[in-house]
Amino acid sequence: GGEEIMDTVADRLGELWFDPAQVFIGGVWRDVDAHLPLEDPSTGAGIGRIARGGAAEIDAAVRAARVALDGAWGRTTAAERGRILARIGQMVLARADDLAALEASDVGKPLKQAKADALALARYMEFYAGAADKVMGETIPYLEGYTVYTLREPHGVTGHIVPWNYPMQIIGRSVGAALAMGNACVLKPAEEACLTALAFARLAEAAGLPPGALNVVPGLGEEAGAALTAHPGVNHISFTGSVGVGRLVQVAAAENIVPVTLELGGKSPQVVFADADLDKALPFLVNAGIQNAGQTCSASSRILVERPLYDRVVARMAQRYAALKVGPARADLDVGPLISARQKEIVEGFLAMASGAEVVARGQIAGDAPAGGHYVAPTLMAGLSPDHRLAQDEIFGPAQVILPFEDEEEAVAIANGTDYGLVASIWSENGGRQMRLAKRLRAGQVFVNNYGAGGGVELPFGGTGKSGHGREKGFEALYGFSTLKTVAAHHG
Ligand code: TXE
Repeated sequence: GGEEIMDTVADRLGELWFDPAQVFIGGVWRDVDAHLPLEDPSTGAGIGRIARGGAAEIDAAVRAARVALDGAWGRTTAAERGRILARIGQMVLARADDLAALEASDVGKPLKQAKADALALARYMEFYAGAADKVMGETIPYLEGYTVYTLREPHGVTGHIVPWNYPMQIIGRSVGAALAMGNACVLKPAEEACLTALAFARLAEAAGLPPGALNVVPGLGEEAGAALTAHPGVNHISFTGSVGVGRLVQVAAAENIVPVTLELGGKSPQVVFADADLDKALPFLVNAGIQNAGQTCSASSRILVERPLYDRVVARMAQRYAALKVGPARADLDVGPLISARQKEIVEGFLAMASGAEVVARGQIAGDAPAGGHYVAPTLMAGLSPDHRLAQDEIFGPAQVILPFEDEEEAVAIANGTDYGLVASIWSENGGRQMRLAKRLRAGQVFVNNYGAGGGVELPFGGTGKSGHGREKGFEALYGFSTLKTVAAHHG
C-alpha cells in the first residue's frame, strides 16, 4: 500500500527524505501543533499525517520570504538563480522515479502518468534556469535630453496555492518562473496531496536555494490558504483550483490590491471535422478525457463531431472505452482512483444525470481493485443537448460527452458555448479551416491535429472567461511573475 511506498522512497532518498508532518519555513523544517490525515486514494487507507498549517505558519513563512528578499536571495544575479534552478532540475531528474512513486500513492495516478509529471517538473526547472538571465527591458526613444529604459523586477513575496491533481507540474510552472524572476515563494499545497511539494522543497534546499526563497506550508484551504490570500505581506498570488475558490482568492487579493493569476477549470472541446484523420485523432480524443481520471483542468470533456462522421466516432470511442482498465495507481493501468471520497461523490452525482440510453460505453474497474479506493468507471455519453449540465459543467472525472454539429458555424457556437475557455483542438486536414477555427475558438490554447502538444513546458497556458486569467508556462510566465519599472533620466 501507500505506506510501503513511502517507506521505500524514504529509504532511497536517505538524507534527502523529509518529515511529511512538518512545514518548511525560512530554510528550517518545523513541527506544528495540528495535523491532517494522509490517505492513499487507491485503498482509502490512512498512510500517515501531514501538517495542518494555519495563520501563524503562513505569517512566519511570509516573513521568512521577506527576510530572504532583503538578504542573500534578493542579492542573487539572474545567472545565479538560473544556476540554482538548473541544479534543482538535475536533482529532480535523478530522483524522478522516487517522486513518481510518492505522487502515485498520494494522488492515486497511475505510475506512468506520475513519472511524466516528475519529468515535467525537471523540464520546468531546466527551462526557467535557462530563461532567468534572458528577460530584458527596453530602451525607449523619447524627448531630447532623456534616456528612458525599463527594468523587469520581482513582485516580492509570491503566494502559490496549488491543487491536488498535478502537484509537480503546477509547482514547476509557477514556483519555477517566480524563482527565476527573483521572487520569494510561499507555497500552500493541497491538503489532499502535499508530499511532492515537500520533497521538492527538500531537493531545492539540497541544491543550494537560499533559506526563505521557498517556503512550504501544507494545510486546509480555508485556514492556510485563506490566511495566505489575506496576508498584507504577499505581493502576488498564483492560484490553480476551482472557480468558486478562485473568486474568493481574487476578492481577497483585491483587499490588498495585489495581482492574481487564476487558472481555473474548463470544458475543453475537440472539434472533429468529417475530413479528419480519425485513426490519428482517436487516441487523443479518448486520452485527453481520461488522463489522471479526468481530473485535469485542461481535460477534453466535450467531443464535437461533424454529422457524417458522428456515428463512427461514437462507435470507435465506445470500443476504446470498453477496453479501459481502472485500478490502483501502482498497477499502472489506464485510469486510477479519484483523489477522494468527496470527489467520487461529485462525479457520481454528475453521471447520475445521464439516462441509460445516453451512456454509450463504460470502462471496467479491475476485479482486485481495493474496495476502499475511490474508483469510477470511465463513462462515455452521447445524445445530450449542448445545453445539458453534463455538456456545460466541469465534471472533473473520467467522463466525456459526444455532440454532433452540422457545419463550421455550429461547431464554433457549440465549442464557445460554455462559461469556460481553456483549451480547444481542431481535427481537420483543411488548412483554411484550421486557421479560421484557431482564430474563432475562445480558448487560451488551441491545438491543430493534436491535443496538448505533449504538455510542453514552453507553451504559454491559461484561460479566458471562467477558466481564469494570466498566463503560466513558457517565457510568457516570466512577465506575469515580475513587474515593470520605467526609468526616465534627464541629462540635458
Ligand atoms: O478545489 P479547491 P477542490 C475543480 C474541479 C473540482 C473542484 C473542487 O472541478 O471538482 O474544483 O476541487 C485551496 N482560500 N478543480 O475542492 O477547493 C485548497 O486547499 C484559499 C479544478 O479540491 O479550489 C487547494 O490547495 N485557498 C482544478 C486549492 O485551493 C483555498 C484543480 C484548490 O482547491 C481556499 C482542482 C480558500 N478559501 C480542482 N479553499 C484545476 N484548475 O486544475 C480551498 N483552497
